[in-house]
Amino acid sequence: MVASSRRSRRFRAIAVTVAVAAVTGGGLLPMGTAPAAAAETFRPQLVTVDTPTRADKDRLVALGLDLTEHAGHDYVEVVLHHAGDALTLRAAGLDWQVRIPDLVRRASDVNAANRAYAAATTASPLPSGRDSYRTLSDYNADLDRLAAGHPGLVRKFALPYKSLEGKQVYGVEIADHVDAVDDGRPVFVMLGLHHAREWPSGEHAVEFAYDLAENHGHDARITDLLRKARVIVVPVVNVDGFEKSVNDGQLVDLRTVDEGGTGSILATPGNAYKRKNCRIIDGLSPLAGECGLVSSPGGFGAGIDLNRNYGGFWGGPGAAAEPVQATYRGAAPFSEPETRNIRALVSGRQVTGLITNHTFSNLVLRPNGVAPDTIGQDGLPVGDPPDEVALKELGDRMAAQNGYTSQHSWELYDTTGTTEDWSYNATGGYGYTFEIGPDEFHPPFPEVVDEYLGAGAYAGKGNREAFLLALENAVDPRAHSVLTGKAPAGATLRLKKTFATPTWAGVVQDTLDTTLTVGAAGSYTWHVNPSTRPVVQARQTRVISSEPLKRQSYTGTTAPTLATDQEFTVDRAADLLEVKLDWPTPDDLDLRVLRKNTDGTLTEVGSSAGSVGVKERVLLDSPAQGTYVLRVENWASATPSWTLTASLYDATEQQTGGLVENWTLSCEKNGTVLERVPVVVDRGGRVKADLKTCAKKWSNG
Ligand code: 0X9
Ligand code: ZN
Repeated sequence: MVASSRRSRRFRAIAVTVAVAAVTGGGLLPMGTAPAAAAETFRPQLVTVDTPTRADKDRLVALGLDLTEHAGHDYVEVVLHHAGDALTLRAAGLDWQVRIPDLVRRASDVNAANRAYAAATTASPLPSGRDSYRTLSDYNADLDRLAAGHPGLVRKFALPYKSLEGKQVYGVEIADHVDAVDDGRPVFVMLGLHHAREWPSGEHAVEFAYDLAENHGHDARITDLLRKARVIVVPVVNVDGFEKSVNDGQLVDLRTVDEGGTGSILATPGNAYKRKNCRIIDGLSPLAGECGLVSSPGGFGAGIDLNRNYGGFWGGPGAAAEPVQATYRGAAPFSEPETRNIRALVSGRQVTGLITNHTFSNLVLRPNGVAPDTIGQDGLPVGDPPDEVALKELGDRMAAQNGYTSQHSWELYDTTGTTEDWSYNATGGYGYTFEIGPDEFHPPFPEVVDEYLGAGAYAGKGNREAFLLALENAVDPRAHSVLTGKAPAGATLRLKKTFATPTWAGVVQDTLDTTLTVGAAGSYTWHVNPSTRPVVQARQTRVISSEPLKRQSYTGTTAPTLATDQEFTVDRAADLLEVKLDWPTPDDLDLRVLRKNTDGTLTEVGSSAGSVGVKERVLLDSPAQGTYVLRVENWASATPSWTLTASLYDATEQQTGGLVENWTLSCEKNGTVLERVPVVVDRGGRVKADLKTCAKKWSNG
């Protein structure tokens, strides 16, 4: 499957043209002028790096540059923060085209456009009417305003951990009778701004809060949802990083730059393109003012990537182990206050749905962050989530509201330690990443409006409608689990589970601990997540038989720039054809597998073109019977001898995992446990648990 989409260098020129045409056709905004070549005047750029093969992509990922989520199967967009980044790319032998040649100029143009929009607009069509990006203090003031304007419906709260710079992180909870926090309704969580520069991600989160609060009591759909659900919005997860990005970014003004500007703005757009948090040295808090200064160039180097710091698969592929790298995962899972905040939130409530917003690329991503055939820490393939069918169905429906693409997270590049790879695998609550907007981290503000409300063919839909669909799914009992029963009025019911979340390096201990206060009627209904975590549920993995059905080996030599063909016949039904190419020297040979058509023409069905010294392997699922041509291509300057092996195998589907886990349900009076029972409940299931012992002891004591 992967093999057939690979391309060799021979096709590289074609691939490049396609990528550029696609991007330009997608309505790219006008670019600034080309940057000066000298290193000292290098201005940060957004470039498209050609990665026609998986090996190219892996090589790029290993460089630790600032990759964006904007990527296709033969390119990845990358921010070059300084001249050294360009040298790194060149040294790795990678080709690229410049998309936005001068991000400083672009920032200045965007700011000018934003000033014009704000001047011409009294109130935007957004729920809040805002016509420009919020700063951190705007966000906090808006959360205050929402709570003050809607008593009983909106509650503002502080998350438990202060940021490294000592800032409080705030959220709002929105629901009918919002203050009766432990009433058993399902919780939906909406997050923004894990990554500092991704300003629209916070805007959409807070606009959704406005939307719900303002339309409650007016719009029947929203009124009904807020009766059934509790919605929690944390628009700015990375408060320290965002404050720097938005302050510097809004300051970039080309009039200043052209006149010599300030040092920080001239070197880079200051922290406008900062991604990570303010952890400069592992384990230490930054000194006052240090983060903003040390983050340059480009606000890029310093910090920990909060979307690699969560426990789920932490330390695995697609996360950097070294500080300074764009995706630095931190010294340990949940080492950062910002990820601990979200961990505490998701562990302390029954969160049946979660959306974490990012920019950009018009994507709706679902777990997991690594491909299903990736071998995990337990030596077994990670597999697809057990809820893949349902996750895809909702992902597709949400993506259709804005013309976004719905796909697995891993389809662009590997990631581990991300928000929903942890939250989904630890709790079973559905989790998605939205990558908002087509081409920029923080585009002109009118684009934020259009992406939220939908524009053109999507007018009246947009992310607003996608978010509402996610919220509807979060309240749908078929998508989570329900506990009901009798219990003494006023009792505290506690649902708890302690387990080891697998990271890539070992495990991290997680505890989910949620409560419900029984109402006056002496019965309860509790919307909860299933008791068994996705990560331990049964999953199908494919086990290849140890003995091949048929095997043929070939040896030979191929002179530089030439190719050698061998024929292999698939003469029986088989589950897998494996073709391996091996050679003893550190040369660069590529392998291509072609199928002979009845008219003698050849169709490529698979190829493997790794970098120098990497051995090649092509796998074909259920190969059609017939004749195949195995082609060895030599890209090295020497003439190495090689061995080629083609093998046909049977495979058996095997179930791995398959544990059943339980919640522990306890009934408490003033902190004393009166009864404790294990509860097993599946997704879509409804379990009755009458707490009779608790009731008896309650009236006796
Ligand atoms: O790399 C990321 O953290 C996200 N892209 S971004 O450009 N906004 O930085 C995508 C993460 C998606 N992966 C998973 N959620 N598994
Ligand atoms: Zn992001």
